[in-house]
Amino acid sequence: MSNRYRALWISDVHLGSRDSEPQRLADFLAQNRADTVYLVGDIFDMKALAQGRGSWCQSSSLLLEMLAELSSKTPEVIYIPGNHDAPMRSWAGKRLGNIRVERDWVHTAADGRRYWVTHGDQFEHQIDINPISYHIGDRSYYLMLRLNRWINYWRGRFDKPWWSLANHVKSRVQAARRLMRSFEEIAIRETGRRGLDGVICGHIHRAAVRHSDVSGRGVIYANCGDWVDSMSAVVEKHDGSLELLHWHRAPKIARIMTEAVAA
Ligand SMILES: [Mn+2]
Repeated sequence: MSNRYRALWISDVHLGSRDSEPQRLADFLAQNRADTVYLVGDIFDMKALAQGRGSWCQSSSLLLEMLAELSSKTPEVIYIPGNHDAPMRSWAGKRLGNIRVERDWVHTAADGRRYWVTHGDQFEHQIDINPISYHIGDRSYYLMLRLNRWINYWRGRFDKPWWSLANHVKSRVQAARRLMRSFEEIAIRETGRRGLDGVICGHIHRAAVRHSDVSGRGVIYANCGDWVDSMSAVVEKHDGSLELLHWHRAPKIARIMTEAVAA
């Protein structure tokens, strides 16, 4: 039994990095389908792999196979590379089998609203912030993700639901909050300037769907979040409305493994 949406957006899978959770995404994709699937960047962490910080596990290969299968069954799959899979940007305008690669895209929803689909790393360059504090924030963020994985590993063993330390701390760290707020404001402003009704992006690993006002004109801001920590996706329902999904269920593979160990 699976859910069917008009469109589905995922980003920041970071496949190939140590923080990637491919089996969770595979579990999600098995149960959530759409007429159009958008891969909104940082699907592969080519940066981590190129710098020798990567890790390619069996579940990474399984997810890749699943994406290939998904692309053959989904009427339209549009891949918009991000800064971690930037080499794929040279494929913009071309096809990888059934997957269409684009730099960015305008999606028209069932209600006629037009959404700008972009990874969003370009907004970051417009943030006016001290680069030193940014890099410190970035490093402690990744450190936090490590810690988060460790905590959830033990929570998983004790059958406790997934808990996001990063979300917990992120909302309290002032510098991170300021960065994310600036990112969102720039994205919203830029979308309004282009005369579009909304933006669907990724990059900052903070999932959201909200209405905003730009000089009396409503703009919808949506961020897919990620598959490292928040395990989230944006979907368009058949009436054209957007919704944020969180997928915190334990993956089947993990359950089967736990059962096998217990038996
Ligand atoms: Mn990114």
